Amino acid sequence: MANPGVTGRSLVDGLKSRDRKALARAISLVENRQEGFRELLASVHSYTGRAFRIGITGPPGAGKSTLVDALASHWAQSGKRVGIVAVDPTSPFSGGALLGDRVRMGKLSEYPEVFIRSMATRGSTGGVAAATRDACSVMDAFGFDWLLVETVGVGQIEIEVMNVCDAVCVVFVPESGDGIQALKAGLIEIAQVFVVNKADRPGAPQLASELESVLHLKQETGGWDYPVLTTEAVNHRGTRELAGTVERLKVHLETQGHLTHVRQRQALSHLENILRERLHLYLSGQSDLGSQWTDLAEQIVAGDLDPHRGADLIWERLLQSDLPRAPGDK
Ligand SMILES: Nc1nc2c(ncn2[C@@H]2O[C@H](COP(=O)(O)OP(=O)(O)O)[C@@H](O)[C@H]2O)c(=O)[nH]1
Ligand SMILES: [Mg+2]
Repeated sequence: MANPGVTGRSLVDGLKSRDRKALARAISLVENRQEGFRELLASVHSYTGRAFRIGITGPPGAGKSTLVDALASHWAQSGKRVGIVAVDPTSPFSGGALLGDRVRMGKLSEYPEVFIRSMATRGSTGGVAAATRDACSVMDAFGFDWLLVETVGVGQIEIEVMNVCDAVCVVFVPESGDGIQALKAGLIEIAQVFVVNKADRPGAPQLASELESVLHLKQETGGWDYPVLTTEAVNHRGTRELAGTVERLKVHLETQGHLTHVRQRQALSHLENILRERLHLYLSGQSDLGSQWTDLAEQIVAGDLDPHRGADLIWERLLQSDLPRAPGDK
């Protein structure tokens, strides 16, 4: 067990005694990379791995929050503990949307089994995914059975955030039209469960069958059937089936040993990200490297040094130094 600072230790104690205020503070600490965040993550690490993380993604307005609400109420009613992370990378200007989510999910907060966190995360793509992953780790250690991670939109940030989840559900609506568009966005590759929401609107069955034909190849490989479900989230139609499908997916992944593979892949990419971040810090933070850097660039442009040899010179120096750490990462 690591040796967290005073704040870290009391937070860890708070988490162990299932204090929701401690949970909220611990998430802020890791989200903002405040001093002690690394000790906190180290202290909770051995308590993680029990929660199943489901990413819910799809275009804005598709009904993701409404579906998350339905899933969380369903599981809360059967005595499960559910954590929700709503990631909104468009902040800080979307206070309204975040508030909207809170209001819409207001009913949920009446369940003591449900905890909702909106992350108004700024910064780089990698930063959003890292903050989400670390927030999930803290929530996992707190003892949730299910973690639902909702993202806004279908861009690169969402795909990175979905990569920190164990499974992904992608939500479409009839008016989002062409299911093939999503294929281009890479969503079809990363998702296991497909939902056509707003089934009360025209075009839902057509979209569902279009998706099914796109998924045909995927459905023929591996032991999972990549189901396409039709829901009407506002009226809780089809949402029980969706919960059942997600439960079936969890069992499938666990019994086939796929979950371990998924998590090992996550761990590898996490290691890679940490090293990449440190390397970046090393390259940008070396005060004396600044002038060497310029020298190397001059030599390269003058034709006296080839860029690969230049990189070798920096690499040799790097191997002789200690790796720097991220801010707050003492
Ligand atoms: N007609 C219809 N509207 C829905 C359905 N599900 C959600 N909505 C509405 O669509 C809007 C966007 O829903 P929301 O869950 O916030 O979408 P998100 O942006 O994907 O999280 C809200 O006004 C919901 O009430 C549905 O099945 N049918
Ligand atoms: Mg939403």
